[in-house]
Amino acid sequence: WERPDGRPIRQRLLVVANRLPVSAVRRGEDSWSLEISAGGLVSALLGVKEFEARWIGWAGVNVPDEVGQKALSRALAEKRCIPVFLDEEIVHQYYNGYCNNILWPLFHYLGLPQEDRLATTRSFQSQFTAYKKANKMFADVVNRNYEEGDVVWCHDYHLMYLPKYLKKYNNKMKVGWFLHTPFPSSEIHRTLPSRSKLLRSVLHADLVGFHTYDYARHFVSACTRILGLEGTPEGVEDQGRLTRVAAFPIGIDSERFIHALEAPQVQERIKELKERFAGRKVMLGVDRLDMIKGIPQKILAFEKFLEENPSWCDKVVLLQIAVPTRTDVPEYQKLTSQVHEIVGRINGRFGTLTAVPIHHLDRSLDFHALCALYAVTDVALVTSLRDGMNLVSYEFVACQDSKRGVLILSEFAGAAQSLGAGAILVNPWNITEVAAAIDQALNMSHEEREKRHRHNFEHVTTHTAQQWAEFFVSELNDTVIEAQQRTRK
Ligand code: ADQ
Repeated sequence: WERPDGRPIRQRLLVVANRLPVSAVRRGEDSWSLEISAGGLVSALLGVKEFEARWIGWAGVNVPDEVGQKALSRALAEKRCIPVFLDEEIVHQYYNGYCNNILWPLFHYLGLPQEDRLATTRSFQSQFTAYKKANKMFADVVNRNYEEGDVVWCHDYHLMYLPKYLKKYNNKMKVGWFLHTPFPSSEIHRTLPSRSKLLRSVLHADLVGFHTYDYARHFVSACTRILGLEGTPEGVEDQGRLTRVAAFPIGIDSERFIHALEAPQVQERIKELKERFAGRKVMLGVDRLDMIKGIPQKILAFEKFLEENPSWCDKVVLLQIAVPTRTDVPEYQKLTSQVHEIVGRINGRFGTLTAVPIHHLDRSLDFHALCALYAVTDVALVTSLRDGMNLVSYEFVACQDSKRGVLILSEFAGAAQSLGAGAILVNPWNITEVAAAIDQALNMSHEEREKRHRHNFEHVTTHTAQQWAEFFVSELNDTVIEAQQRTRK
């Protein structure tokens, strides 16, 4: 790879995800202000020096006019982002509908929507049509921006049709697809009316990646059982063409968290929190307010713990920070009311005039506030009913090198496979078991906490987001080279 003048250039990486890592606010007819949102994927790719990453995705705003679209494209280009413009109807049918209402719950074992059958079937069809249409719009933008030699990395359940459309445009494109959620057992995937089409479309990718070996195995089983294809140790084979399937567990930018703890504003915050909760153990939950995160189950387990251990009532506090998401969806509104109702009841039951056992905040915290909270926490409680990986558990461990707090972790989070030896693993559906884990964590000896923390800290600092991204992309490059060699033979 060289420029015309002979200087080497880095390989370009086109990262395609439903949402661009920016929030865009319109300031005038042709002016926009942009803010980069530093999610896990962004920091993973910022740390990758080997590739020159560009992002392709929806900016999260409806821009119906051409002047606005051109201005936004120009502003985004400075951040190496390329927008896909989706209108309101498509967003409603593709994003709110097929992605969030059908694929998200199904992939987390919550089943398909159960309302009136006929209405569901009809809306299912139109949402699926919109899903394909949206994926085609993403493919068009990728194709327009693709240059020979680029690597195209598609992300998540929103874009399962993308590998097929991309390969139709150009069979030589190097295409990888990575799923951030679990891939469910083939028996669950079988219930989806478009089960075969989605699998076949993903199989157009050269490399398909998941967080855990189990998800990869479920995907291969779905291809063998539903499509009748052959599963091999490398992946899935269809008429001599191999799609490689493998596990690539994500990590975090652990250095960013560790360094943040030294920042004066974080130290100040830590001091305030220590004073505020002096004499009490701090338990922490940080989640998006989503049904998969098992927030009601977590709070009910805490109630059970207090019921069985009344002497702890004024010696422990649970801080539950829950960012509202998908607030226009009725199920999510119901979940919010349910959580508020349980928290109110427990605080009424166990609170005193001066203290309540649960502080529940419906909001997001900024990075420094989050680091300070992680650092003062004695026990982190992650009770996801299903979770692709769960980065909150990694972030907590990264911020705990002085405290050696305990992680209680759902066995249904992908992270249970990497942090299982250091955490207390629980079945979040078993409230009694989670209550017992809280008791164990709060009473754990320093030596045991030290041993468990060392194990997890070692993992979190040696399996970072940057390594994850580099590993996936270099495997994708190798997979394509091997496939070319096989064809030549
Ligand atoms: P999420 O479901 O969003 O991600 P998670 O992995 O826990 O779940 O990441 C959440 C991120 O949001 C973390 O970086 C966390 O710090 C932040 N966050 C959560 N609540 C917050 C709050 N109240 N305030 C501020 N920040 C908050 C999806 C999958 C996961 C998978 C990731 C990455 O569902 O299973 O681990 O992608 O692949």
